[in-house]
Amino acid sequence: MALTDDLQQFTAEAEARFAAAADPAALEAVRVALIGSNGREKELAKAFAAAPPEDKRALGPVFNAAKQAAKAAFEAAKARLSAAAEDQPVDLSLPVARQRAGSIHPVSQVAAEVEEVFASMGYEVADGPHVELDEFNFTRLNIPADHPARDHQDTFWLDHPQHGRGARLLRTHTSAVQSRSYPRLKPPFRRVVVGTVFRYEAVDATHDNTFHQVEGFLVDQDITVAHLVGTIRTMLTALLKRDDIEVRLRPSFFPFVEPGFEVDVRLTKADPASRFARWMELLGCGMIHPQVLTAGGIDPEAWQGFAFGLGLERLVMIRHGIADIRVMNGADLRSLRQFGAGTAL
Ligand code: FA5
Repeated sequence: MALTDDLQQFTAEAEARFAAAADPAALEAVRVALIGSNGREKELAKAFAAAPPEDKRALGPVFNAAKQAAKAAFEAAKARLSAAAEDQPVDLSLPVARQRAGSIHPVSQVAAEVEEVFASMGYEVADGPHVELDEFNFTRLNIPADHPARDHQDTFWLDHPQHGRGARLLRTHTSAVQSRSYPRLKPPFRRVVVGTVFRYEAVDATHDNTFHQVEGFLVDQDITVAHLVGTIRTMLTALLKRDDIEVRLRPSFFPFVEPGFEVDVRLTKADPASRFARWMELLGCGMIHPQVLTAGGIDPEAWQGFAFGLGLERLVMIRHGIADIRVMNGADLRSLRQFGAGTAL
């Protein structure tokens, strides 16, 4: 029977040629020629299909044996070549191919640390939308439409401000999450928010138009400025990681706190000509204004609280001694690589 001879010849050829394949490319060429979808095996399968039915009974086992033998020869050659590849000697003295791994942006790094520090003090981590309503960003924070405090936080409007409380804007501060949170929470509670904020601002060494803030707020009973100061002290000690820092608290005005303060920082050992020898404002804070609590459905006679909002970029500037905030949002990876931490994969 001619087909039996062909099958035996196919088996012998497959065993010999797979055994002789010296590299992966040669192996692939033999595979395609012999057992590929248009290879010799397919031709034999067609011949088998066309054989008279009375011959098929005897041919069937021969055909199967030939197929299995070819497959086994292919697998053996593949295993042989991959073992040979693994066996290549390794020269540990060769220079390493340089791999550019990313690093975590210094602001992201500090944001993660903020959440960790506050979580350890029992704060819940919350978030809010970047596109905010006038209602939450201003009105409920005791900043009505005609209040001059709005001028300090000019922003990018998505609707005309004349739409009032319903007008949409890019939030100017994370304090908007305070007004969003109050109606939903039952005191006592404490929350921290880290997020991006936007301002229509002339950009300079300490001001950007897109930056990040941390907002912390706590509502409980018998809360005083001492609790606020203690919390800020704990936060700055954990985050600044320096021993040359001088901090000052000075009275300031924010319509949503009473009394209100600002916290400035400077570096005691800085070159007198440097930006860090001068005070830099780092955060605003104070006791939550009774009107803000009332607007959020919380009775100010029964509950008090404090709140603060801190600029993360400013914190990073002081922590790493970066003199210009524009490094942070700039795309110059040479600068960012110097301050990034860890490895982002
Ligand atoms: C506020 O945004 C208040 N919401 C803070 C606050 C919260 C006060 C809770 C009281 C209670 P201010 O506009 O000062 O305040 O901004 C707070 C901090 O954000 C500043 O101290 C500064 O660190 C940072 N910051 C403000 N404007 C910019 C800017 N243009 N670029 C970078 N950082 C800024």
